[in-house]
Amino acid sequence: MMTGVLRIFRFSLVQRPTNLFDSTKNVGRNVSKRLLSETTASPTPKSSRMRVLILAGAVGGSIGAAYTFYKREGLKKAILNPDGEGLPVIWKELPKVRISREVAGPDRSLDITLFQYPTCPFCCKVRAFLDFHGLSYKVVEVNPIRKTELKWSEYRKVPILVVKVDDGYIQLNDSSVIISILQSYLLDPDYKLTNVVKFYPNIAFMGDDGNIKKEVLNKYHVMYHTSVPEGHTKDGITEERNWRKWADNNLVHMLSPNVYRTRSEAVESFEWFSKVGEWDKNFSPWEVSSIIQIGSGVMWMLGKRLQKKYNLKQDVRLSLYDSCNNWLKLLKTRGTQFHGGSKPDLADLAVYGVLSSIEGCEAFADLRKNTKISGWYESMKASVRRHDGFLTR
Ligand SMILES: N[C@@H](CCC(=O)N[C@@H](CS)C(=O)NCC(=O)O)C(=O)O
Repeated sequence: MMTGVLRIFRFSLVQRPTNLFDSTKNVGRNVSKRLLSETTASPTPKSSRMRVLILAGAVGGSIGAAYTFYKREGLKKAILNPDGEGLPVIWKELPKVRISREVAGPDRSLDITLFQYPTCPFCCKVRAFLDFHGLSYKVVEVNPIRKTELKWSEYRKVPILVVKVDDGYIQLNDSSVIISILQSYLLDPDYKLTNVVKFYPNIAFMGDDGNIKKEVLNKYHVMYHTSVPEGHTKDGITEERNWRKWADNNLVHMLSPNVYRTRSEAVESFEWFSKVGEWDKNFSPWEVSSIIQIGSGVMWMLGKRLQKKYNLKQDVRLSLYDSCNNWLKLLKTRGTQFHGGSKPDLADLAVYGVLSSIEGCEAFADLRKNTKISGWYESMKASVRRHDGFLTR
């Protein structure tokens, strides 16, 4: 192959002058002189500019074509999800990590391990769901700086849920995906979890910014088979889905700028996180103090950037109150204790889960004082603690 390439290269070097010489022989001396002068004389500035332009066009065109090809191929491959790509990984064994604690609920039908940060709003949402349904689970506290507990996983965020299935342990990523999959499963446990997850493939698509993104596009959808379940309406299901999205895309963005509003508030928030997460049991004293010091400093600065990014008011507390008042206004128009009626639905659990992540922070105390959130919040807390989802299943 290599010799072939060399041979072609040598051939082109040798052949060209010979051909030129041959042709000049046929058309006479004058012509041959002209031809030679046209080919050998130094180029005029105009033709040189032209050549540069052609060359630049060719190089640019090839790069463009290669880039388009790369993007199109990547997209084609991912959209087709070949070889099971896009479906959750099934591990032969549970990743070898230290279990921090076990939460015993009345329902032990699933073997669940939750990888989390205790005060991450997305993790709190998943815990609210698990507790409401009385599901037992093990907790692995992830060190937010070193993340050694996630070494085994390609997905590097929390929450991650690992659930035992027939042929191993299935890994579920993303709070809303986890909740929709488990809710669909609980509605019909005869339909195995490994079958439910097939309805939630991770799809690659071109984002508005031109980059390829991966997302479970139906992550807010619960599988109800063919009929709307008893006590639900189609509109009700749509609204529940929209408020779950709101919790992830609006309410969550109020948190950081509020709990890290000042340098001292940021340290206080981290101290509370460390208490709730029992960091002293899971990390060395040196690790605890470095997480508090480094983490609070970084988050205080990040909070300011997020305030701008999400267009929060100058006084960030006001944006937090506005968001919660929107939620309370909705509950008032519905005239029921919960969004779900007499019992919480996934929208209630999402909003409650997100807010519970800042329960011990000054921002939440202010929220209680300046809005009427406490009534609904305390009813939610009681319902989750009683495992109402299990009791009424
Ligand atoms: N969409 C994801 C978001 C999860 C997420 O952003 N988690 C944060 C913690 S609150 C995280 O793990 N960030 C990466 C990191 O800490 O390095 C979900 O709903 O689970």
